[in-house]
Order: sequence, then structure tokens, then C-alpha cells
Amino acid sequence: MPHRTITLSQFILEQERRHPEASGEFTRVLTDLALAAKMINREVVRAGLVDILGETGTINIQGEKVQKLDRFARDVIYRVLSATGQLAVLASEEDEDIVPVPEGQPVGKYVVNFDPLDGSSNINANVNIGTIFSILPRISRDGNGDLADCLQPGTRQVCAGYVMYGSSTMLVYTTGNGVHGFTFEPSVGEFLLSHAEIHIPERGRIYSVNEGNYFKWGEGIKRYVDWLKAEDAAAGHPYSARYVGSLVADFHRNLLYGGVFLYPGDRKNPKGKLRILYEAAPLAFVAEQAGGAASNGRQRVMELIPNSLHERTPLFLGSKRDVEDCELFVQEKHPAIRVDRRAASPARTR
Ligand code: AHM
Ligand code: MG
Repeated sequence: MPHRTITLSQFILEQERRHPEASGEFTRVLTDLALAAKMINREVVRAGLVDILGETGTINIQGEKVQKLDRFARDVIYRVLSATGQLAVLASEEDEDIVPVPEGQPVGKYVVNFDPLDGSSNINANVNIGTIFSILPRISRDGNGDLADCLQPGTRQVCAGYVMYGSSTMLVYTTGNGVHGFTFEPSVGEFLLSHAEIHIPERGRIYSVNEGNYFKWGEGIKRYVDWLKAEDAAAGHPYSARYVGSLVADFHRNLLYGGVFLYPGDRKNPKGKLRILYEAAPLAFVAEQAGGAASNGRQRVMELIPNSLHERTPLFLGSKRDVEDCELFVQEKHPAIRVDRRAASPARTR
């Protein structure tokens, strides 16, 4: 059969026909997000040239000074999405409060929570960074959207995904009917379907965590990571450690190869580092739709209801069996802990 090239827009239209129940005006939001992603990508790939190209190679606001790429990404997404007429309100990692669509623009039925450029500490080293997005239906009835519209649990998402800027740029998303990945073809300026129906392996052989924090972690996570590293050929251990330090890149690799990403809480930050609304919940939706899982150790991430926009959560994300093991360690219920304890306890005397 001849190979068929499908663009993101064609794919979205086909999906709308196949799943009329799931389709909505938010698909317009998705195509506009893809447009914003192209604009961000154009600047990300030139990031290293800023110093040598000077003013012409910089991103500037009204010809002024160089704007940081994460702020640029935020502004592009805000500008593009505000013009769709589909949005009521946005929230982003770059903004302390919710951002209503600008005065005079039509107000719509959807809410977008997003992280414009996650992993931005990696920009100067030319290492992968990403945009993460979550689309929700508004719950407020009229006027501009409000905070409650943004503070909804992940289970309410109608669409979520990410763009990964890297050796090639990809957009991966779900609307609740599987996970699909598109690779950007710069010569035609389109995202082309490259990874239809992504399934994450049930169990992986990779763990991704900032192990420099080991001594700050709770006992459960320490034991879990120790267990993953211990020699046990029958269980497939040791796992390999892989950590980019860009959530999107670490998640994307594990999505394709299988594995588990961990950002636990620690003594100083019991809720860890990553934010529920625009980091954890959207990736949890993608993971679950690919057959994986996401947990905070005790609860499904998709069910968390944040009290504030930038609330954090411990995050254990990836292959289903691996996330289950991790939860059992956190809750001190894993069979390997019991074996451990029996071995450690003194022999009973009658
Ligand atoms: P950011 O939103 O400030 O970019 O921070 C989030 C990033 C994630 O991409 C990544 O998973 C994590 O921070 C890495 O943190 P650490 O450097 O503590 O390992
Ligand atoms: Mg971030």
C-alpha cells in the first residue's frame, strides 16, 4: 500500500468525523496551538545564534531588548489562542494569575492551562525543551472565565499534549481517543503524522529521576530506586538511568521505550517541583491514553483538584506496572519491602 502523508489538520478533521461525540470547537484551539508551536520552534532553533547575529537575530518587543524565550513562547501562545474566539481564560507557568482573553475579543467555551517552555534551563545547552498544554471546558456560564475554570481536575480535560523542540520537533496529543504524534517537516511547514496510536510498554527498563536529591527523599522512594538498581535478572533489574532534566523529553522517551519518570516530594518540598495544572495533569492524560499511568504515590494524578494555579504535586509517570510498583513502595506495601523486613528482623526464638 502506498504510504499516505497526513498533516495534523487533516488528521484532526478525520478524527472529528470518526468521533463526533468528542469533537468540538476545541479542535480549532488545537490547530492554533500547532501554529504557535511552529512560531516558537522557529525561534528555539535559532536560540544559539542570538549572540552572533545581534539585533536581527534577537526576538524583540517593539525593537527593544532581547526577550527571554520562555516569555516569548508565552506571548505567542497567548496572542494566537486569544484570537480563536474559542477561549474564555488561560493560565500559564509564566503568569501569576489567570489571564482572560483581551478586551474586545470574542469569549468562548474553553480554558487552556499551559507551560510555554518547560525545561528552559536547558535552552542554552541546545537540549530538548517543550510546551505542555491542557484544554478544559469552562464551567463559568458567562463573561470572562474565572479561576474556578482553570482549577479543574485532569479528568475534565478534553485535550492535552505537548510539543517537544529537539533534533526534530514533535507534537503529541490526545483527545481521549488514543495518543498520536506528529513530526514537524520544516520544508513544508507542517506537522506530519509519524506516530499513530502510541502505546507505552506495560513495563519499561528505564527510570528517570534527579538522583542528586536522593538523601532528601522519603524512605519509600529511596527503597524503590535502590530496588530498581539492584541486580535481579529475573525481575529485569537493574534498570537504566536516563535523565534529561526536561520533563517533556524525559516523558517522551519513556512513552516510546517504556519506563518511569519520578519527581518525588522531599524534606524541603513535600509536593516536589512539578505543577498539577500544566505539567502533571496533561502528561497524565497522555500517559493514561497510551496505556500508562500517573500517580502522586497515593492518588491518580488525573483526579487531583488544585487549590491554586501553581500548586505542585509529586509525580510518578509512565509504564503502568512501574508506576504501580512505585506507589506500593511509597505506601510501604510492596512485597519486596516485606521480604526486606523479614531479612532484617532478628530470628524469632521460641
Ligand atoms: P521549569 O518549569 O522551571 O522549566 O522546571 C521544570 C523542569 C522539568 O522540565 C524537569 O522535569 C524538572 O524541572 C527538572 O528539575 P531538576 O533540575 O530539579 O531535576
Ligand atoms: Mg515548567
